[in-house]
Amino acid sequence: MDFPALYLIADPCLYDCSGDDSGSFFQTIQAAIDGGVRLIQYRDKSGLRGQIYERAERLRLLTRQSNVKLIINDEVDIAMAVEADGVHLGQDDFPVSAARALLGDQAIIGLSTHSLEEALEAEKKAVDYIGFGPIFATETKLSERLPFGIESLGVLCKKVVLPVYAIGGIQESHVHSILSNGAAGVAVASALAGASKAQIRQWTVVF
Ligand code: 3NM
Repeated sequence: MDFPALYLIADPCLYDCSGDDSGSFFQTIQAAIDGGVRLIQYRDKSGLRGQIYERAERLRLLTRQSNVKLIINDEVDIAMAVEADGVHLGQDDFPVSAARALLGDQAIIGLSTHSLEEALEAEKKAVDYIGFGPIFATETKLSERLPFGIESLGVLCKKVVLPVYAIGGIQESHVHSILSNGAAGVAVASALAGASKAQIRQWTVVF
C-alpha cells in the first residue's frame, strides 16, 4: 500500500474520557477525513473493551465511507471484528507473527520502535511500517525515554528499509524536516486533536 505522509492518531483521551461519544472526538475525526487524512489509528488506552469496540465500529463506518485506512492499536480481536485495515502493536503487545496469522497477508501491521536495534529487528518480522519515537517531548504517552530528535531519526531512516513514521510531540513546523530526513510520514495525536478541516488541510498542504 501507499503510506500517506500524515497519520492521525485518534486518541479519545485527548478529547473526552467521560464516555460520551457524541461530542468532539467523532467530529474531529470527520473533519480530519474531510481535510484529507487518509490513515487513522484508533488508540484508546482508557476505554472499557465494549466501549473501544463501539468506537472502533463507528470509526470504521466513517473511514469506510471515505476510503480511509483504519488501524487499531493493540486490540487484534477488535480489529478483526470491525474489519479494520490493520493493527498497530507495541514491543510488549500481541506478537507480530500471531497478529499476521490471524489477520492475513493483506492486513497492515505497524510496530512501535524506540531504538535502531528495535527498528532493525522489526525488519525481520511481518511488519509493514514502524513508528519511531518519541522524536520530541510529548505528554500523550508517558515514558522515561528522552526524545531522539530529528538527527537520530535521519540516521535511523538511512539504515531501515521499512517505511518509518516519526512520532511524539510533532507539530506542523516539524513536518518538512522530518520528511527530508527520510521518514515516510508523521504520526500525530495532540497537535491534531480538535483541529478543524482547514487546519488539517494546512498539514496536508505541506506534503
Ligand atoms: N507513541 P503526540 S509517542 C502514541 O514514542 C505515541 O512510540 C510514541 O502523541 C512512541 O503527537 C506517542 O500527542 C504519542 O505527541 C504521540
